[in-house]
Amino acid sequence: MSPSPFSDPGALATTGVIVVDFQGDFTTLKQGALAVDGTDEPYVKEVEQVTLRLKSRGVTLFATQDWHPEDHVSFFTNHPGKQPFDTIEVHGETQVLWPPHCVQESGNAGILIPADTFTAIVKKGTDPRFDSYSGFKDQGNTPTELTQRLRAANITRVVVYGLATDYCVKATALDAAERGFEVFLVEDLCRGVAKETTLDALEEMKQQGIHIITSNAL
Ligand code: VGL
Ligand code: ZN
Repeated sequence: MSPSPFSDPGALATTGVIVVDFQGDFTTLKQGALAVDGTDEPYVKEVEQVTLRLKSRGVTLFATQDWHPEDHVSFFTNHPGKQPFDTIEVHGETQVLWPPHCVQESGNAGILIPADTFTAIVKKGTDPRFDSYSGFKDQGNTPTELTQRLRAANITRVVVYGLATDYCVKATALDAAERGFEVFLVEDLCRGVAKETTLDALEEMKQQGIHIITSNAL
């Protein structure tokens, strides 16, 4: 049995949940533009159920939402001659070129859990010049409001899950740890883009002191 984030008294009040990019475009359920394997109806239902159960216990919930303009740097369509999943250098870093996804106001940019579940939904990736895997900041180091939102809610530890393990979940969990939050990553409520990068991501998170747990510990 993995460690529970809620084992010590008072933990419910100081533990927050971050549901990462749980959006149609990352799921096979919604035939998303960047559908991640294993994101069928049973998976989506399970994530929603666990999330609503946490809500009913009084836990504070946050969501991140990938929210790109049409001319976003991460879309292969904005780079003539490039194919999906090609890589280029952007601002000195490797950028994977994705199919256009989570375009602002498009149906599949919507979060698959009712918005009123969350204390705040933090949008990211809105600057066309920078990608933003992390819910805390973009590649240009511009912060989102997530840190302030967590601190304002007196959160000291976070439970993180969603999509995708090897990109936005990893970046968000690592940034949470770097900012001093105790982090619990719920492995079975996450899905990754690729097997190898997903295994690497879990290893890297573990090395940074993140607790890798399963949902039965919640
Ligand atoms: C993500 C690729 C591009 C994610 C977002 O949510 O993991 N991956 N944009
Ligand atoms: Zn994106």
